[in-house]
Amino acid sequence: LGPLHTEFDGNGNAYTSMFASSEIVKWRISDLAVLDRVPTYYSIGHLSVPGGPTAKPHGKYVIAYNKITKDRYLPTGPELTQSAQLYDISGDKMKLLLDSPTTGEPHYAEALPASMIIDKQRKIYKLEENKHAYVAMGEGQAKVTRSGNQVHIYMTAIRSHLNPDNIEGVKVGDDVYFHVTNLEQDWDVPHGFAIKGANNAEILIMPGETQTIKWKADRVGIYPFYCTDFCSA
Ligand SMILES: [Cu+2]
Repeated sequence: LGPLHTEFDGNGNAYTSMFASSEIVKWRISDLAVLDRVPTYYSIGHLSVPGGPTAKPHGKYVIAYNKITKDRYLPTGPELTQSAQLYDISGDKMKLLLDSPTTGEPHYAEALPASMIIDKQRKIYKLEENKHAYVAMGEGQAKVTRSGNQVHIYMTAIRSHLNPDNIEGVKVGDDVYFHVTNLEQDWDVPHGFAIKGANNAEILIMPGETQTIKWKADRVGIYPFYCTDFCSA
């Protein structure tokens, strides 16, 4: 568990994470000379230079993703808070810019300049262009239909409720399809949906979209469902 992972800056240098000594080592590819080393707080696993695995790395920053950060933050929750560090690598020596708590080391994460995607983002889907077979264009179209053991729920989500929000008559063994339409037409108002006992964790529905999640009642009972993008529904 010495050198773990290596990223590149596009200027002939490589950055290797060192788990055991908890540091990033910068070295020159041409003659393997070690140029700099900085501690990480700790212990580093993966690291990322934005664009580092591509032919044209952006080469301004390196991010240290750590695991086993056991004593830096209050021990809240079942999982301890980890830490990540952001270093400026534009000069000869790496400079620490930010040291902040986060979730555990992702097994690789890539970063890229916002300018590469900002023009391609989709903030909302127009509701009137929604062609989903089970869309509910408004709360008045929310309904529950049954054919045989298939139950289709045309559900709507708008801050802060799901409609219908009380469904009775589902039988053990039914295949229940929740088709959830997010009626919002403003950006940054996604809704989510989860129901106890579903095999899929949840669905995320962007404004104007319809998403479907299948659920099967395997025993008699009362099953809560809720919006997972906490809007209070
Ligand atoms: Cu919601």
